[in-house]
Amino acid sequence: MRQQNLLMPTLREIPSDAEAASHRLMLRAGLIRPLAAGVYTYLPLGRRVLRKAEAIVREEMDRIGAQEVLLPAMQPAELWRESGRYDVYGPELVRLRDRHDREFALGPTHEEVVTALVRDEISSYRKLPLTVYQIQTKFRDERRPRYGLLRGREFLMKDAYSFDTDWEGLDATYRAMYEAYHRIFTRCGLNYRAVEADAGAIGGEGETHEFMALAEIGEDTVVACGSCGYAANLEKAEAAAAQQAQAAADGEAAPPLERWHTPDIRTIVQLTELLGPEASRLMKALLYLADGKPVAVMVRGVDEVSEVKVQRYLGADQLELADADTVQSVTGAPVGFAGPVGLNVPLLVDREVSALGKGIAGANERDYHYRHVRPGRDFSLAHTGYFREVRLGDRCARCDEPLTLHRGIEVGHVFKLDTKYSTALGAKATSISGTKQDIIMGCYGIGVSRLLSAVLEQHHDEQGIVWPLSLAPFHVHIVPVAVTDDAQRELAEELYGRLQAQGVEVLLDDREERPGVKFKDADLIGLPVRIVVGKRAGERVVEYKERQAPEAEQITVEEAVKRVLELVRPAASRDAK
Ligand code: 9G3
Repeated sequence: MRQQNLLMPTLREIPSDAEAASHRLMLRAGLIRPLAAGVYTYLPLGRRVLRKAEAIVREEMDRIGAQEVLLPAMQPAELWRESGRYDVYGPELVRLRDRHDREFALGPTHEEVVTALVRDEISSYRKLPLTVYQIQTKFRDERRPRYGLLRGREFLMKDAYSFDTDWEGLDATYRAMYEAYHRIFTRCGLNYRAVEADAGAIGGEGETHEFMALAEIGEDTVVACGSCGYAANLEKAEAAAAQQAQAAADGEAAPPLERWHTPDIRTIVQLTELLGPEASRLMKALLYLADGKPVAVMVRGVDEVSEVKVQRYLGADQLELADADTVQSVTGAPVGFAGPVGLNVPLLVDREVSALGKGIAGANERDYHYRHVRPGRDFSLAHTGYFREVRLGDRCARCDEPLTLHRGIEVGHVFKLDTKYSTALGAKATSISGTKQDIIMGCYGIGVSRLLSAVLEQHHDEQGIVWPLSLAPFHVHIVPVAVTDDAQRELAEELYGRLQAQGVEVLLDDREERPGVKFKDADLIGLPVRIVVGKRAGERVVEYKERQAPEAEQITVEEAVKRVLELVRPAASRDAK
């Protein structure tokens, strides 16, 4: 490709409204341009990278026997009514009416569509197991699209759906997908973790894992153990008990409940200061509305409530912190004095609190707390569970080593769906014994466009992008210093022709630009190899530099061709096998 007429509008200045490094880089290197909030045009360089990512995904899906299909984006609302999801999703589901005034949704995902397809086309176990996948544009009207392709409203997803006759079949399919995801993210050069996840609204009780690219910009938090490999989304992560069970020891010494005047002590911080070493016995009670009904959750003062764990325990669709008025009306005291004693709402007690033999808690009265509150004696332990978030300092529940926390970008998510959709939409298969059974499903997603952002978050330096070879829009950047110089132009053209003849993807900077501009652009778009043809062109000597190498080397053009082929061909052969 000749750069003179390549549509690659690079930006000298850093776009001020782009907060994520990957977003800034995609704009500056001319990969994408915004059309609307969360809606992007892929320019030629961006399109080439996206196609490479798709190709890696496609190869690995095909390798495990998944069959590629292409499902419609326009989905009849009836399907979403059959699955019961049409009214579950609000403004995020893009809805439209066709010319006959019939209701449609623009597909945010395709469980309903693909299950209806299988319902209509498959009826015998002999045609199962089946896994289909597509790489297709999804529409989700995000309230806050941000960070470029990281959270768009129209984005490219590989979504796969598996159909098995029994759980063993699903386990095998899930494992094959899981391993294919490892191959995909490794080939994309990502530093990622596969983590245990919470199935959220979509999945039932089935197992589910997310693939998280580690990056500070990531919205998720990954909890990981460096020694035994345990890794989980913070929403699901559990740690070793922090609080050695003191119940017994404290039990004997637990004096009776004591009211304690704490004027204007409203926050945990103030209380912690007041308590000094006793602060480890602080029990805070937070009031929530679960599907509109008040419920109190107790965790130690040092811990945070895990709302995902609480919501899952209660099986609630909605969970939100109660506002000040609700706290006042339910507890009889303003925020900051809520406590378990005498509180007549369901009480969820984190197991770290129940491990305390006695502690300090709000007295449900303005300016008062209780001392020597004894779990089980002064409040019910009927709902004791894991309701806190893992935090730095916690130790691994499996091997007791320290846990670490990392920000992560979710680039993949695999679910065991069970029969949630096949039951709702009537997708059954006649079993070997002749009975009709609901088909057991799994679903498997990769954010293909989001993947590009995740790769860039991990692969850039101050000068710009540093593409992994597998995704680079081109392999080699040939930069003649002065295209008006015959020797330089001719040698550059010779090299361009020879490399392309060998299947190498080459970008030739044939612009009449100052060298500095050319070098800055080359660093910015970050191709794996840059070959400068300068004043030693007459000796057939060029300057060879791999993007990450600190220094360039002066070598002959023959040597340069050899080096490029060594770099590109084994990669090509590795991808091909
Ligand atoms: C919707 C809207 C947004 C959504 C969904 C439905 C996320 C929805 C979860 C999934 C689960 C899996 C197949 C590929 C892997 C992920 N956001 N999810 O179902 F109507 Cl507006 O998409 N789907």
